[in-house]
Amino acid sequence: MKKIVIIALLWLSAMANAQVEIPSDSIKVTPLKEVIVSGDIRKDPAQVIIKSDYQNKVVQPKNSGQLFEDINGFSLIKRGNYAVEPNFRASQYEQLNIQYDGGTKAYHACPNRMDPITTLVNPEEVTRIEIIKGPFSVRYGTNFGGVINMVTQTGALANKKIKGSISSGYESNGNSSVNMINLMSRINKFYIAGNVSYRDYGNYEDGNQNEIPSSFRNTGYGLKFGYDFNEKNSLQASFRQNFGRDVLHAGLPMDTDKDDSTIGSLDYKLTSSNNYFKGLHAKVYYSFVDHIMSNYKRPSFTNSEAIALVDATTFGGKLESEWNLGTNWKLFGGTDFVSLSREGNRNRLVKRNMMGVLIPTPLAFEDKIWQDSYTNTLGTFLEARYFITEKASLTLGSRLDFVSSNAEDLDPTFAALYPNFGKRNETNYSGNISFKQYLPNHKTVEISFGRGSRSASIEERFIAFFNIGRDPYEYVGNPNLKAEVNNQFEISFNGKKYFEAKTINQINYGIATYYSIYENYILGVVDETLIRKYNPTTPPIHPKVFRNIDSAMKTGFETYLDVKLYNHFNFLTELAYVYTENKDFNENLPLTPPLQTRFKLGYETEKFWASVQYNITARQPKISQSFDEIATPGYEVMDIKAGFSPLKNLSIGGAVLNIFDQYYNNHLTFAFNNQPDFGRTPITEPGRNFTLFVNYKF
Ligand SMILES: [Cu+2]
Repeated sequence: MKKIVIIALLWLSAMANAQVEIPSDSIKVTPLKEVIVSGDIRKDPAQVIIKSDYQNKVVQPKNSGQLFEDINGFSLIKRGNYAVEPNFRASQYEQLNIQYDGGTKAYHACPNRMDPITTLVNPEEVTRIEIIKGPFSVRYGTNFGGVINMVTQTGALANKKIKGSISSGYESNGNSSVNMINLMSRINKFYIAGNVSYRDYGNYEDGNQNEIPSSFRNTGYGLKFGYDFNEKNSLQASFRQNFGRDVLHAGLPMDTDKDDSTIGSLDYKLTSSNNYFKGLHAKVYYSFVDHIMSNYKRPSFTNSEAIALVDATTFGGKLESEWNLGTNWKLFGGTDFVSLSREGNRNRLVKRNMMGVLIPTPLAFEDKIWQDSYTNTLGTFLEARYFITEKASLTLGSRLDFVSSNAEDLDPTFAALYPNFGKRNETNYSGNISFKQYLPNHKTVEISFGRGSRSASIEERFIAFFNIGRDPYEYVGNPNLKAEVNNQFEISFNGKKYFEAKTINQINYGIATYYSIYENYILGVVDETLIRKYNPTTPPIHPKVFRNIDSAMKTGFETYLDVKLYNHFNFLTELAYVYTENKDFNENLPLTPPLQTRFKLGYETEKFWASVQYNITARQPKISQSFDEIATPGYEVMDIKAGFSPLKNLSIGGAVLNIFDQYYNNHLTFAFNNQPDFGRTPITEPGRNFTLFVNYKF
């Protein structure tokens, strides 16, 4: 009954700007190098969704997680308020190829993923997010469960000598603030864009007024320079640094003392008017992440103090050429490379013996975490598009990845497990075929099949007796893992209809459904023949070792309906469902999100906008017991947002998030870990939160 009343309220109350996923055929053409979906039907990949407008009508400060919060099919994996990562259709981490600006990659240094790529890029810089929903393109690197491209702002389109904005945001829950400055300029052939931001977040309170350890400070800046030699040649350089300090992670055994990252990239683009050769795109990038974490503020400190100093170096590049073969064939061919290496150890000072008695002289140990490991991936690909008619096209892609891996400073216990250990080479094949048909009256249908292969990550191969999961197990890497394969079939249908009537102006609608058969799915599995290396008497005494499982699958759908009415109103509803099965263990795969439904009613004019959003998340009774998951009850959260523009160039926005102060936890969120005031129960989400955001453009 409560639900019905709230839904009715939604319809009746005043409201706002729905950021709808735009089907690919309605995107404005942009000349930028950063995008992978340009609106050109001859070039765009199959099965994409786009979310843009991240910089318009802002009503609250952003953190990286919120960028994905409102995209249908996405859920968030949280370890607190900082290290937030997207889960898309029950795939996450290295199963998703997360990059930004059309191919720049950066990997975290922390074995607990305190610093994923989503924390290395300032959320303020992101102007849009592009998603390829499965292994349906081979052009953007290894693609197992999808590609996510975060596009950051550029000065390429600036039309003034100096243009920019100053903004400031505040959130009451946690007494958190964000301040930032953006500047951009174009002088003839040269353009530059830059931004600086500072955020200071406090611990938030959940719906029952429990204070959750989650505070952090972060300073970041980004710079992009571009030079257009002429209409056909352009060069762009980008550089960014991010400094995280004193980050509390409610769901991890340690806190971040320091996380410094540096990322640089260089892009060159050539367009040709030759009949066959149409252009070239070259890219190189480099990133370095320096991470320090410790347990100095945690209960375990009294027994044993621990500090880990780890770093990660990523570098890579891409060279892609574009060809027209007659009027019916378009061809993209190229090669890409990505190298990731990690090193770092944990220094431990044991102060009490196993009986809990203080040791007169504490014992010092150095534990190997990353074992000086690396993976190098060299990919080569060819993707062709054949135009059967003007309205129908076929895409065919093929990709080979050559992966080499090794670890050069082995922990003796790890080395004893794998006596034949050495450098390893693998070759993986990925491919796809898609058919797309434009139907009359703005309808499109796409049918795709893709096979995406992904070799094991560094964690899965080489982690040495370290707690990296959301469960209390020590994890052990397995250098002999086979590559994980996703065979995905997908059908999607999108349409829109315009009306002459004054009541309903336009409706947009769509549905996508998919079925994936996994081969060699990689999972950490308890190995009862082994005993954990550190604290060997503390349960669980057996560690988890990464294994390939034989048989697993997922299937699901997303659907949306967006109705524009009375010129300024807008009603959006979205639904996403995913079902997974680990057939070997007869249970769900880990991190399968529950059914999610969203309703959003909005009102928007030039000067004023408002919205009510109501999210219903169903309970998730289907769990992965081997992953220590527990069933999660359903919950409902309502947010109200509004803003206005009192002066030209000035906008003021505010919101009440979680207006009913709902006490809840998300199914994918980690459990409290090594915290004085909490047992190992799931971390609860923020309660009611008032936000304010002011932005001045000049
Ligand atoms: Cu860490």
